[in-house]
Amino acid sequence: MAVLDHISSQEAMALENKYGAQNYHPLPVVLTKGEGVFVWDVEGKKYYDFLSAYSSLNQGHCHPKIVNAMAEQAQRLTLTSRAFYNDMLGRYEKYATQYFKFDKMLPMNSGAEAVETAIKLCRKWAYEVKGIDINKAQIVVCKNNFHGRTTTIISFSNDPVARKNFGPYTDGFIKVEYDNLKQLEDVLSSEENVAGFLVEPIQGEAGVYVPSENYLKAAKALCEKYNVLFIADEVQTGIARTGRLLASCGNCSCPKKDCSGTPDVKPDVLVLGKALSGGLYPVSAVMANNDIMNVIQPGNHGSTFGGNPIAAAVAIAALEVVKDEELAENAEYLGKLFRAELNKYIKTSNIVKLVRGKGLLNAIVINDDEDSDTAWNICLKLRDNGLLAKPTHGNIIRFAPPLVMTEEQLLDCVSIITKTLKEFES
Ligand code: IF1
Repeated sequence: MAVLDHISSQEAMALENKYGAQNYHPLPVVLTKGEGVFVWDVEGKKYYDFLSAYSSLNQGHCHPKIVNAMAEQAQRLTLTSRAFYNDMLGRYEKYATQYFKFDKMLPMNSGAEAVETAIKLCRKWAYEVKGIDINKAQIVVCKNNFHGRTTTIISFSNDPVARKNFGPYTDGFIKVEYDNLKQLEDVLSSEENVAGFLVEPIQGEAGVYVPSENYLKAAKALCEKYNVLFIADEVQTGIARTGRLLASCGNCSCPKKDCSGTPDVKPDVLVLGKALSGGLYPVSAVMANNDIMNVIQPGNHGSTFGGNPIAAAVAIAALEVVKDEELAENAEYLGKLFRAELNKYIKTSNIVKLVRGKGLLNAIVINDDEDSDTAWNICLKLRDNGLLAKPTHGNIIRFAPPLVMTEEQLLDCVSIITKTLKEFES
């Protein structure tokens, strides 16, 4: 069978079921094409993408500028490994570090790899700069975190499905409640060997849980007080998703077109992935200043594909699009509109309890048990009505459309969502 021969949805799903490991439970829809905020299934039906590959497609599907950068680079040079220099990586590193205002970056591929990189960086800093006794470093993490799926990362997850039967687990992590400054300070003040605090500015997998207004700022201040690295995992929240270039910028009044103001919270270590490539390619990175990043020396860490020329070209283009098209501003504006429109609906709804989120990272909580299938059934109906979204934790539906959406499209989506929800009102 030629790769591009047409197959039906049923055939495509049967192939995945038979030949693929069953590590996912996808919504039954088979996509073959994407453009901007839209995707098409193999039968030709068009949908709004309201997931954006978990916030990877902030710039929209197949953005022509990013596709061109990728195609041009792919015809010139794809991979050198880091055994040799290439003429793209340094340019990308200069562009990205100036963009996010850090001295240095370390390029990787997936989000989980970047989180692992941040953990290694933090531990090495703890031993060589902070002076923690060897193998004693602890990293504080939050309950209900999601940072990826490697063995070390699941070691500090509390999701039984992600963890069970994958032990033995990696030591060196202490859990505190998210959005709880007292617990954080208790640990920081009583434990001598804390090297870092790893946190999501908004907990994505937990159900788009937005912390209290001053949480990140106060947590960062505590980290400074106790000489602990504040590590922001912005894999999902970063790159304009929440109406700011970075969610840890919080409520800072960044100048409109870039984040050159003094952010509310400047992480010591910043972890990025997903939309860093606009969804074209696995590209992730860790950023830090020299006093931290310089603990990494040749041989300490790396990746065959990390920082490859295609990734570099794609990421530069993807970051340019975020600025050129003012995606943070659009996310901020449309996010407010989205929550306002849904709140109007929720006033008279029995089926939706609330909407929450920031920018265009939002979720609705369905008025049913966590193990009910109502949210899943709503997502099936949304699909039938032309909009794709996915439940998280059973009774929560995440809404994260591409940030290139127009106001008219957003209102069209709101009407699809409210029309669908009406079918479930009792
Ligand atoms: C899956 C959620 C999103 C992340 C944060 C690191 C990573 C992720 C904050 C790892 C990945 C994903 C991966 C995806 C589901 C998903 C997710 F539902 F679990 F919460 F986005 F909403 N840090 N998030 O959110 O990045 O290695 O995957 O590139 O199926 O695992 P990765």
